[in-house]
Amino acid sequence: MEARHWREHLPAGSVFRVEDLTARRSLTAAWAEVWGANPSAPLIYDVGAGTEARWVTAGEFEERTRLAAARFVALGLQAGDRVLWSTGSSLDAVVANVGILRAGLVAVPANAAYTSRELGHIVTDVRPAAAVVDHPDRARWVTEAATSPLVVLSVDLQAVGGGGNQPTPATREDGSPRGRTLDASSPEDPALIAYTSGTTGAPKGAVLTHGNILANSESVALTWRWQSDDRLVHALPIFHGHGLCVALYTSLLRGSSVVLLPRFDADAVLDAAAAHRATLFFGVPTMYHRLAASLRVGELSRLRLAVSGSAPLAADLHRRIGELASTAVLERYGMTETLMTISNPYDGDRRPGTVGFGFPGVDVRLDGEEILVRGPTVFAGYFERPAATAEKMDDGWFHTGDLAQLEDGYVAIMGRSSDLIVSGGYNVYPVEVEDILLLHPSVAEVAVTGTPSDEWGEAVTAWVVPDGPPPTREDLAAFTADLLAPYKRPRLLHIVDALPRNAMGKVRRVDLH
Ligand code: MLC
Ligand code: AMP
Repeated sequence: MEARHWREHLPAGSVFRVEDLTARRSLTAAWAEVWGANPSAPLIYDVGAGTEARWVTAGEFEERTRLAAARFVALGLQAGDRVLWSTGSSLDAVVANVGILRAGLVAVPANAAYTSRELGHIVTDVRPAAAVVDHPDRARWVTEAATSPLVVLSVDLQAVGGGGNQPTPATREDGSPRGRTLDASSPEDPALIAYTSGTTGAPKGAVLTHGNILANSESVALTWRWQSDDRLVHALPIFHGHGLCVALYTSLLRGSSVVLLPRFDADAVLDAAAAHRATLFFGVPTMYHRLAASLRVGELSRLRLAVSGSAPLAADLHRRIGELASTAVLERYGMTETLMTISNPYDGDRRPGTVGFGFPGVDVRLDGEEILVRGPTVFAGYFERPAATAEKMDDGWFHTGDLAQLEDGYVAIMGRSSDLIVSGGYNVYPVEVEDILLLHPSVAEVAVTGTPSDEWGEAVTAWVVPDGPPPTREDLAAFTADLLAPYKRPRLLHIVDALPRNAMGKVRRVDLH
């Protein structure tokens, strides 16, 4: 079964070929062209850490990212080397990321809330040549986990640890690196390795090419009618596809402007939108839940477009915001491995409870109930895991593991074929949490599920068969503090006598509710 054709997204009368999505070869080449054409345009509003808040222009950003690229080259990093990048939102962090890409290096984003165990896994797996982190603990964890030489840098790119090669005098007079042409990556060159877990095993690195991230930004911009005079309030974490590839990279491609907030807060978002006359806001459903609970929710009507993604937006929350703020939130769907694939239309009916149909150039079909997608944003594969890649790819089609029905050609997500929990837009793998909880001396057996929650979408829930006196939620929270990022820790705890099992002895999570 097929969803509506992506041509329905195109503006009336427009001429579009799928090849157009990658015609500019790489995002960095396209960015440099856009910034060069209008260097005085405001690009990023830096709320400043200890400095005065101000607009950074396209020309200034181009220069700063060129110098950042030169810094990486000066450290001896070679094109294709991997750079771990784990930091909260700040102008410096964005400059570092863009500098990595402009120098032809591969950025490896990692959640800044990860514990040493979680970050250590990525470091061991991806063997970065350098790391950019914004906290001394993370600098230490990265250094301790490294199995090959690496240099650890703060977000302003000062060396704070590790070894690595000696810096060489490396910049020309204009600040560009010697011996390296900037923005020279080809569409098939890797740009990002984004870690994401399957249903089993540890997180795997999804390799996204320059062609993937360019096609994603081109199709998002086209579909949502993104123009250079748009202004985005950015309150998403910058280390995941939503905040990085959709929000930030596409703003940079259009040469439009971004107000970069360090974290989400409903009042701060609405204040920033009012103060800077913003036109765009992107969020996960938990953010819309909090905005809808604010007396100021009506202010969303001043935006040109509010987009929701990363988790299901409940149809009644969608309708409530429509009534309170006279705005139809546009819901879209994507994944780390495929970037953005399905969207409600900009012009036309944005249907609550559905994610719409394929972005321009993305083919979507259902195999039974499972969503399959194919197109220029689908990744190159999992880093050094051909078997895992082969399991997911079938003749160019990526198996998403998400289940859906078609309603009048619109995709309505019904669930997942796996036990993945999505809490506030973050993925949580029950097996990972279970493995950690089993280490607690009072836990004999455990199963982890997601309980429906208005605020979080799903709340991580532990079902524990105790060994001796039952543990409390606080016991488990304290125990997991150094082992699991906060969003993976159980919010709900049920003490039970036994877990439901099938004839094979496997726990039936579906029976736990
Ligand atoms: C924070 N907490 C969470 C949580 N986020 N718990 C469960 N699930 C989450 N997602 C914890 C905090 O650590 C804290 O724990 C407690 O909840 C309350 O914190 P808070 O201050 O109220 O939360 P806040 O920091 O405001 O975070 C909520 C949030 C955040 C919604 C702003 O989770 C967020 O930014 N989510 C976006 C995730 C995202 O970008 N996903 C995109 C993936 S890419 P304690 O113990 O201290 O009380 C992707 C592809 C695609 O999926 O399609 O986009
Ligand atoms: P991630 O691997 O972190 O990128 O998460 C991708 C997963 O988020 C998808 O497989 C879906 O399960 C979920 N997801 C993303 N967007 C939506 C949406 N609009 N509705 C429902 N689920 C979504």
